[in-house]
Amino acid sequence: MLMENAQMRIGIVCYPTFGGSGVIATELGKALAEKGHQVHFITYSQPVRLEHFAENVYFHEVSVADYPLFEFAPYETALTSKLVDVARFEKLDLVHVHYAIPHASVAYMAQKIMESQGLRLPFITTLHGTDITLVGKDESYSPVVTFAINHSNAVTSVSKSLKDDTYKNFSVNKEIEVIPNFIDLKRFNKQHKDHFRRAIAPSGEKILVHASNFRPVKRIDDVLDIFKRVIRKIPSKLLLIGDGPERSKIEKECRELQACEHIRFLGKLDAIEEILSVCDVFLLPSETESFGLAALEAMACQVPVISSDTGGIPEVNIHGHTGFLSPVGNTDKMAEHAIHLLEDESRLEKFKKNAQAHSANFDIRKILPLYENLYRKVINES
Ligand code: GMT
Repeated sequence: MLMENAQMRIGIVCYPTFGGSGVIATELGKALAEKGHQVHFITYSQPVRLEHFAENVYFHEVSVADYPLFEFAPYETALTSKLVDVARFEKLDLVHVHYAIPHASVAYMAQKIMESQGLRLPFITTLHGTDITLVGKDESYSPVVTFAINHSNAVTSVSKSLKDDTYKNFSVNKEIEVIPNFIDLKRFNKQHKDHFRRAIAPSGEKILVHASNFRPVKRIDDVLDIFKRVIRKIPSKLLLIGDGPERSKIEKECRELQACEHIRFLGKLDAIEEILSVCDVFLLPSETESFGLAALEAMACQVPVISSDTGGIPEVNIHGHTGFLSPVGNTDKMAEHAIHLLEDESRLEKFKKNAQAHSANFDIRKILPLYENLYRKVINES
């Protein structure tokens, strides 16, 4: 029986690249380590937010041995082997996997290998979004995803909407606990970077911003469309933060629009909070979005959100209070909402304050204990 304050040895498996699930997994691990738990990241490269030395944090790189026979190197097999190795040597109490594909089935396999050696390795699967709403439900993955979810020791989802989608799309009989994404308010808050504002918008223009991994699901065409409409009424600039498959297409469209002087691509910024702090409106017109961590980060820096009303976004962005919601693709309405905010300074100020206040509901200090309690429950049960 694990006592309430006992320190745990936790393995975390995630995607180490830029992307919400990797960010959440890494920030969670760092916060757990700060509370004295021992945290082991097991993944194919150093997670992007794991840039500094931290006591109690360990990183185990998975390397995949290649062989001419392999058209596709078997990452899952290498990850499973590494997981078993780390779990045995470091005496892990449990493994927390982020993003179901392929991490949940990998954890299941590792658990079975451990069991065959008389050892326990419970695992928790956190569903993040596209593992359920886009990729996971494809028939090439769905039987494995369903099985692995049902055989996890516990399952969490980052929003109520994602929980509902999981039950709708898969034959899942496992209880899913909603533990929302979180934010470190010490890092994400309004910073005074007026010199940035002057450099970006020298004539006092308003600043609109979008940040993502530039995948089609983000509908960046809609971002441009909204901006096109806004700039007709309000002198403004658009910042595009991030990178990904849609970037060059969007860059071309900006040139065709002859709007390059008003649109700036900032790439994968590390200190995104410094730029968010000088922005007036965040645009998130996604096709589907289980939560919208990027919007939450913006809100914490006092940036109201103009978004689609899809998935879990309404659980983060409150219509008429922290920003506005519109149906996916309705860029007319989204532009109208943006103008409504930007044209009235006192209204904009009120929404900025509301956005920041609401973001405090997702303070990591509130969410972390929910994970710790779940870990203890799972360890004590299995
Ligand atoms: O948005 C992406 O394409 C990345 C993806 C991920 O797994 O890294 O993000 C998903 O997980 C984030 C963290 O839980 C959520 O904030 C995003 O809303 C979700 N993305 C989608 O559902 C499209």
